[in-house]
Amino acid sequence: MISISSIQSREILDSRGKPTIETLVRLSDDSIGKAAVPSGASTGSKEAVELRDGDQARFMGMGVLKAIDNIDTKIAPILKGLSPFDQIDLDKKLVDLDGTDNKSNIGANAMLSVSLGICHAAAASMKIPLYKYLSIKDEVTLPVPMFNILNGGAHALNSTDVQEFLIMPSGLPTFREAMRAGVEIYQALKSLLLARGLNTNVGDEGGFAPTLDSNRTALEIIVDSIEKAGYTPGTDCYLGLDVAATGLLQRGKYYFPREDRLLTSDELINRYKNWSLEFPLLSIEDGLSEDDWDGWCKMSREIGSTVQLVGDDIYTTNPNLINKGISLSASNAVLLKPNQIGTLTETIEAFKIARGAGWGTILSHRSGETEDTTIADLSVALNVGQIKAGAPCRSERVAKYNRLLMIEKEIGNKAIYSGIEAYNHVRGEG
Ligand code: 2PG
Ligand code: MG
Repeated sequence: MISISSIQSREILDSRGKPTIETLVRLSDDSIGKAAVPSGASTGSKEAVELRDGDQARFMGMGVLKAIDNIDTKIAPILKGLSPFDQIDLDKKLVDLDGTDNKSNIGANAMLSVSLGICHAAAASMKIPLYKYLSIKDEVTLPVPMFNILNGGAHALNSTDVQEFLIMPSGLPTFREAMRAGVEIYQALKSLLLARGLNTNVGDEGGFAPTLDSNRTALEIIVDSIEKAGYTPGTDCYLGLDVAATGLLQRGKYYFPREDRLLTSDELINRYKNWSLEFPLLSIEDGLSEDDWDGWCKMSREIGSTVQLVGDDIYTTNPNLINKGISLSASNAVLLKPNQIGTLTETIEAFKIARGAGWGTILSHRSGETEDTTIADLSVALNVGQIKAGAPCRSERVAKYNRLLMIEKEIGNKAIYSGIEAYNHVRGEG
């Protein structure tokens, strides 16, 4: 029997230069699996705990040596000698070992690096790519890339209040053509910003971070970029937002500093409604805060039949919260971030629950990333429909897209591009 022979972790750096964990899982047949965990900046309060040392003398308290010690002294001893192919069972052992609801004991960062390291090692042992090892279907479908081409909020100070302006080239015939469109539109945006004398420095996720007068201006300039690049807005390419609205909350209302406006939940829903009529806006993530459940339900009633309403902070990839969202009809889509919940199995469970309800599903990176490309393979394995991995810029973002290009090439003409079908749940064709 092939078994786990060693688990070794080390402190590495993420794309913001903050410490994170990389874990190497070695099997008895010498196969190796490696995984590194990302880290968020605009985090939901119910996310699983990212264990940090808090020792101000090292990395301003951000070190992860305690989490690594948990891997060495608590996780490795119970997993060594077990089969790497029993992912569900191994992940359950991690969850039981931690024993808390929010993974605060062992640390979700420690758990996830091991959980993902194991599946990489198992795939390597079987000599098949990860997306095949984890595949739940025979056909291979590539996700629509949601490119975050304009960054604001907690990811780029002095830019827009809305954290992410995304483009989704869902009308293109293949993944590689969608990539090409994403790059060309991104470059068109750069030239339009330069022509207006705006800066083209990039934010944490590789999108531009210009100082614009309003959030609406960003939508206008992105539509212009799509046209300038030779594509048709609303056919070839759609717009998406991640408002990350929890971060805008002030005294129960939503404050937009760029415009110096304080909006109620109702006013904000109205704003989204107008934007969705005026622009080819197909997806809004975290349009309201993580606690504004009534607002989410209202927003779903008002615009949920034509706009994908994605819950990130409100669900934190947590199966219980997603079930709550389904029973209340609070949204019609979910963002899936493995490090919000801590194990691969729970991420897949969250996906299956959402898919079962007919929701849209998006696999997502974090704003602090590494060169790890597990989410690319996972997005294909689950036929998730959409992936959010940043702008087509900065290596930690492009690494995921490049991995998807490689998968597409490997599969050849059997590769299916999710395309506009990824949005059937908001096009009356679900
Ligand atoms: C988000 C993410 C990723 P962060 O809000 O969706 O884009 O940001 O990792 O900072 O939570
Ligand atoms: Mg988000």
